[in-house]
Amino acid sequence: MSVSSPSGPAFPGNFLWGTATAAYQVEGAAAAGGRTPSIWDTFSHTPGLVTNGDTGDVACDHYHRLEEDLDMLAELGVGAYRFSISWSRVLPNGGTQLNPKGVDFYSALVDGLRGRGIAPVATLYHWDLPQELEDAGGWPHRDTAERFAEYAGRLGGALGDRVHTWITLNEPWCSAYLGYGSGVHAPARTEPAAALAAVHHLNLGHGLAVRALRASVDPAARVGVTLNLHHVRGVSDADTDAVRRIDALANRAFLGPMLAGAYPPDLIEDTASVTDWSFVRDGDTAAAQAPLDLLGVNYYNPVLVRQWDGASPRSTADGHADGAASPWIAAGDVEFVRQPGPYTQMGWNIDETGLTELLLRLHRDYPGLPMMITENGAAFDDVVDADGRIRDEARIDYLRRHLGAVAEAVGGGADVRGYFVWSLMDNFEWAHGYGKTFGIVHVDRETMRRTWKESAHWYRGVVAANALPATG
Ligand code: IFM
Repeated sequence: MSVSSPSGPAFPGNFLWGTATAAYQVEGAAAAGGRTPSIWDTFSHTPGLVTNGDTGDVACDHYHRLEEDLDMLAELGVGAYRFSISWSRVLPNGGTQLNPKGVDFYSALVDGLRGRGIAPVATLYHWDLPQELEDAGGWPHRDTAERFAEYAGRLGGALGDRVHTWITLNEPWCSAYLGYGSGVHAPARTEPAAALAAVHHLNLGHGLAVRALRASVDPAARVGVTLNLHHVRGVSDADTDAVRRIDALANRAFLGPMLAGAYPPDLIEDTASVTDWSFVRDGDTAAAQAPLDLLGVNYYNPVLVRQWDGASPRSTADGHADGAASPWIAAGDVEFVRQPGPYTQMGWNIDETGLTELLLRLHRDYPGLPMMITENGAAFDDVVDADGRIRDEARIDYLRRHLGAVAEAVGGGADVRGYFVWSLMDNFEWAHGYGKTFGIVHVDRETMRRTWKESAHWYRGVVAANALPATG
């Protein structure tokens, strides 16, 4: 229970405070120690796909600066660190043979965290499919789900005695719909039916991976998944059906199979013009459902939709240009409406009330399900002042609002066990390159020097107090 105090809201005892990153966004060392290309290496090296031609070749050079970064986490005082494992670093060439150098890197990371009293939270898949597996068909292809489970089992065997929490997938919504629907993420395919097949094989892969992990890791380790659930609102009561459809594509397409062992019938019906879902075989949805210790929730902003009248100019507030392939499969008559500001550097509106509402909805729909905010944070145009300080008040305000929203949901009964700021440091923001900065730590792109922003100092205080300061 959240309790009021003379300062700001406090969080439950044992609340896990952390920061998060992902392999391709921070590691660099793209060809070191036997690592082979993933779909994001291919994507970022394809001219025109990433702003500025940026790639993750060097990223934050975290691979070579591991000790320094571990020390930084210790100084922040966090109890946990969420990182992801690069599949093609530990199983190069899309193969099944563990690469000792790749495993050594993650072993050193895990041991370095534990040695500093920080719980390792490992995500197995944060979008970087080995290129060979994409060449063989990628996520629309069933075999990828099986290969993912094999990978999970092997990593479970290698690190399972030391990892505190395993996350199978990060944001499968992005992998499926941005990777195979709108094509703005790797592997840049724009095939609506393939996007829905990818949804299914990600769900299946998750369920199989949970079983592979349970069979190979310490029984005390937690296993979960991270979803970027969308809090969907309608402009008016007339838009209920638009809300339902986007909720089905964005949320229930994953929550259904993973938590209830079935796809929502309305999703199947809504997308019938695109696919007959014959890629779902008997037993698949039961396999996708595996008891979870926690649901990871990534939240940035809510979405606002309405039924498009088909005549007026279409809003492109969901970020895809008019006429371009949409991530919203078979929902061409739903319009995403620009919401009131303020906005972050990504153009995303800031509205923490969506986070409280989302957590309370999950609490209602899946009573007793422990949750963790596995990502929340904001990109802003940070300025390094003449004195070297980065006074990112807007980010502090964003974090304060959203932590308040978490506390409110906890007060309403939601079982939220932890919170991870996205991100520990400025990094490769996918198709946006390095220009969009989410870090609480600034990374100089020339020298790789890390500098704490004011938000990092502020967050350290929150973590230490297990509470928000009264005035922020
Ligand atoms: O940087 C990403 C992260 O990799 C996944 N969740 C959203 C973040 C901000 O866009």
